[in-house]
Amino acid sequence: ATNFGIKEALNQLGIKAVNEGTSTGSNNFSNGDIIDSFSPVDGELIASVKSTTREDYEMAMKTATQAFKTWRLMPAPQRGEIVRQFGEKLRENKEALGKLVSYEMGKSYQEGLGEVQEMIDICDFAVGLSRQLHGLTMHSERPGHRMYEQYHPLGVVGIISAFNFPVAVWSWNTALAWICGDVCIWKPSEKTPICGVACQNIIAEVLRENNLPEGISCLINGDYKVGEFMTKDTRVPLISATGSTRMGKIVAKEVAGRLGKSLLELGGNNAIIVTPDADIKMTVIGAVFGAVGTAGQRCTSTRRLIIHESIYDKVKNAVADAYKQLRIGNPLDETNHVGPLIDKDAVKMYENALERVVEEGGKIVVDGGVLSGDGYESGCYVKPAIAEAENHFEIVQHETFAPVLYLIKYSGDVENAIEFQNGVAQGLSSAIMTNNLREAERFLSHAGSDCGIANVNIGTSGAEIGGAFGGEKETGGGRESGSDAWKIYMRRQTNTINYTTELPLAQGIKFDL
Ligand code: UN1
Repeated sequence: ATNFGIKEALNQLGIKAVNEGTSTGSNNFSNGDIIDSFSPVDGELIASVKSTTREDYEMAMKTATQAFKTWRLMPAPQRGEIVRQFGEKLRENKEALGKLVSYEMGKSYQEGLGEVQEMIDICDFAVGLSRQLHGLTMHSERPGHRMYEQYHPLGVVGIISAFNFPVAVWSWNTALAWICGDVCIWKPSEKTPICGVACQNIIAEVLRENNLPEGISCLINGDYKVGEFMTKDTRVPLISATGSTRMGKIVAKEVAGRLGKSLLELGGNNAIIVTPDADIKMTVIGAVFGAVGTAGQRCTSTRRLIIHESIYDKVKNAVADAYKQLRIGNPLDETNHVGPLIDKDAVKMYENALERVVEEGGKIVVDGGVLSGDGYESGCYVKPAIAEAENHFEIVQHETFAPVLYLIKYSGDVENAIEFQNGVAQGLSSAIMTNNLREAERFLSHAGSDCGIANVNIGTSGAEIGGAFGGEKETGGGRESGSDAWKIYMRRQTNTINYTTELPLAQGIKFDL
């Protein structure tokens, strides 16, 4: 378990054998059952965390609420300075944290580093943003009146994140929420709790060095029941949740029931359209990375290739050939491309998808299968597979979080491909490979892709933090990270000020006393 410098990484990140909810002595508020985190890389125990009980949660909430009172009064650019320091600490810990992400989640070390880089990038973005939390000014219809809007902090933001991006998704939310003046309570996935502890240790150090209350960032541990403490809690005005559509529907209902706000990042069923004018070389790189990167466990992973019949065989063969070069194994070994799935349940879902697609009439193009033997002892390593399928197949309509790529043939116009692309319940990411301007623009038009992300001549995954990230339909409609995604972390207030000695009413209403 300790090969590839994992022991050193854990040491550097302050991970103990058993970890509490927060990192410093002042407010350890986890006293519940132990959650052990086993690595999908080698099946070894990494470390454990104590789960958060209802009483612990109340403590966390108290700490957070208290911290909010100080934090919201600090000028936003000063909060930005704290986020800048957090980004600096992430730079210092990039290798260690990237390694832990790789070891606990199973993605390649390069992708682990990439994830930490996304955290650093969002910190930089948030620092700049801390001087740009602009509202608009309007012209009042009344003489001697001024009207403008301000954005104020919301309060305690609840973050529920998934195993597949165990650190970055938290940071997209928290870096923005912090500069907005909010404090955060984070429940990471119970499948990757140690990544949560590592992040908490890093921010806690920054807060300590600045004599700021640790409650600005709180960590709670556990499964959906612990998440429910927050979703049901009227003291949490915003819940940002990343995960399955099933989970999102429950969270949405719960939060809407108390008229709270939710930001949902749920499942994707992302496709790349490959038209007769596509650059095949670029298509292969985009499709293969999209389908097998993070072992197909990104919400932006490429699930479907919608290929024009005139180039179908050519593309199919080129992609299948590229799959032959894939090396599957320990993701910390940089010569490997594909690591393990998160756990054996995920392996079952992967196997089920391959069975189902054949049952429904699909044809396997590149064989899948679970790997065993030397280096594969955890039982979580699978072969990326490709199947020919039809868009309406039930399994194709469903998001399987694994490296299974479906090839779908279209004929005629690009409109037909767009119809397939949009013909699923999810709406996260989409792409078209074409050098034909008309096709590209149609894909991006009002009648084009219905996804939150639509790309031309790049794949579906690997979005930059500068854009708003998220999707439509069953993906949940939320947007986080770049652009104006910050607005959801604040409450908007419209202010009208009268600087005359009269009190004229709006709409010209006369009310004489
Ligand atoms: C996710 O899978 O939850 O676009 C997020 C990407 C990454 C983020 C994925 N920047 O693939």
